[in-house]
Amino acid sequence: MKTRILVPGLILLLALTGGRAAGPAKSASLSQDVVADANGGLQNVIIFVADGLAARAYDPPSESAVIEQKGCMYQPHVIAMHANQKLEVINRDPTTHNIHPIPANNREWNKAELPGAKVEDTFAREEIAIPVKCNVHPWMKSYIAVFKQPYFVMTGKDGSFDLNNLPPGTYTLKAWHEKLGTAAQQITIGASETKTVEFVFKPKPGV
Ligand SMILES: [Cu+2]
Repeated sequence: MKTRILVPGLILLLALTGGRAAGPAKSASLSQDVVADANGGLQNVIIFVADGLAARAYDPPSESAVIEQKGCMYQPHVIAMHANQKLEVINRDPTTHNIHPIPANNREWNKAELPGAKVEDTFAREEIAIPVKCNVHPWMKSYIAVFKQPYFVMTGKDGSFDLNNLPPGTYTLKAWHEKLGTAAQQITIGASETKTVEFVFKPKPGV
C-alpha cells in the first residue's frame, strides 16, 4: 500500500493565530515521503519563521519531544523540536531497533533499542532537517528539524496548522518538505491579528 499522491499543486493552508496545531501523522503505509489528503493538503510539512525574529536566545521547552518506533515505522515521520530540547525515542515494537540520526550540523549519535526500550539525547544546533535511519530496518526513515526559536509547527492530516503567538512584525515564513523542498513567503502580522497563508508545492519528477 502506498500513500504517494501525484496531485499537481499540493496545497497547504495555515492560520497564523488562534486554535491548536493538528496532531502527528498516523499513516499505516511504509512509504511516508509524500502524504496528502484528497484535497491535496500536505502532511509532514514544517512551517517555520526563517527570518525577522529579534536576535535573542530562546530556552528550550521543559517537555520532551517524542518519537516512537511502532510497526517498524517512525511515528511521527517528521518532527520539529527546539535545540537542546530532550528527545525521547521509544521502541513500541517486539523487535530491536536502533535510531541513527545523520546530521550535517550536529553531533551524530546512534543508539540501539531493545523491545520496549527508551533512549534520550539532544541536538545542540539548528538544522532543518536531520535525516534519521534505523540500521536494522532500511525502510525506516524519519526527519528531525531542530530550531533555535519556538515559532515552528507541523502540518496536520489536511495540510493545515496554526502558528500561534507570533509577535507583531514582518517575517519570512518557510515551508519545508522532505521531497518537495522549501517554499518561502513574506508575511506581516499585527497584534491580535489572524492571517491565512497558503503555500503551494509543485510536484517534482519522481516524487
Ligand atoms: Cu528498526
